[in-house]
Amino acid sequence: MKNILVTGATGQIGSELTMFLRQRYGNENVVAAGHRREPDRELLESGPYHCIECTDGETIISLVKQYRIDTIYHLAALLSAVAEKYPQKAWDVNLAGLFTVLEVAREHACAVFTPSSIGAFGPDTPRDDTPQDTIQRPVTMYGITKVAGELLCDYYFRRFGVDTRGTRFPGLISYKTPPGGGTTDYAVEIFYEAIKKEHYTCYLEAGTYLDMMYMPDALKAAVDLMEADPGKLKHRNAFNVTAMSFAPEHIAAEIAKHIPEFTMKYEIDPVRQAIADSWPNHMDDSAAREEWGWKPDYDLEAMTGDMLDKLSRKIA
Ligand code: AKB
Repeated sequence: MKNILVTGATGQIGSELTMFLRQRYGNENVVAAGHRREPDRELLESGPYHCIECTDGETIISLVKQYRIDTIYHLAALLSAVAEKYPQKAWDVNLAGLFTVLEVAREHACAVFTPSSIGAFGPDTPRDDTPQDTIQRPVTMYGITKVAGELLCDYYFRRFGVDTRGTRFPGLISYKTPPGGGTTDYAVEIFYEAIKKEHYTCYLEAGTYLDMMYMPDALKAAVDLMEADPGKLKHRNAFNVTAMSFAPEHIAAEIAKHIPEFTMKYEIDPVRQAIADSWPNHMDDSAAREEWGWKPDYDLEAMTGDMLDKLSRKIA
């Protein structure tokens, strides 16, 4: 039986991953650790919850001992746009936090899952079918912390044998907890605005292609990778994973199939546009497919239908 600690448990991924893991491994065996956001009732009442700083090693060690933790899903991080605003804080949370968790994992024999991101690539990276192993020279603080995090996880595996694994997630689309401060957030906001106002003002230009994924596929990716046979993993950390690639006009057109009155205009945010322009259009995720059987369930059409259905019910 696994005993799991999830950091960043009240964030966009964490709030859903914690519940997904509780269903799979039992409520009492999955400890949620949040920080800024208040946990929702379901998360708070279904299993253990603690409020922690992810750089506070002592507290993490005491949780690991108290609950006999053997696996840590370390999700606490600042996203790309907010990291550009607060670069030092991004360094502290994204890197010092990861370093703290890896040290705890080394001392207490825990496996660690950490998400990297399409943000780990930069303008010199091939933009189409971005290979698994390629040039990574990101030009954002977020990307710098993600590349360093990938290398740190590889280092802890090679040097100390810590079972580190991770994915390079694209923009994640979900209806439960909104993302905060990312560049791909438009692909979530557009659904809220479409349902509430039948109109959305997009901060990225038409033609800005980015990889995206619906949350159920992201949860499946994280857990499948952690359950994969280690003997088959050549890459371990930072597997490219994607489910779809689209530009703003494509998701708008898909939404309009369900809400014919829906319209979209553009007011470009230069900071987020520059970040998006430095990221790939579409990653090649064949290494994940070959090494641990990655295969997404949702494309743009299936995701849009499900998102509109679930979000309309939530808003109603
Ligand atoms: C962001 O936009 O910062 C994130 C990401 C792609 O890592 N959603």
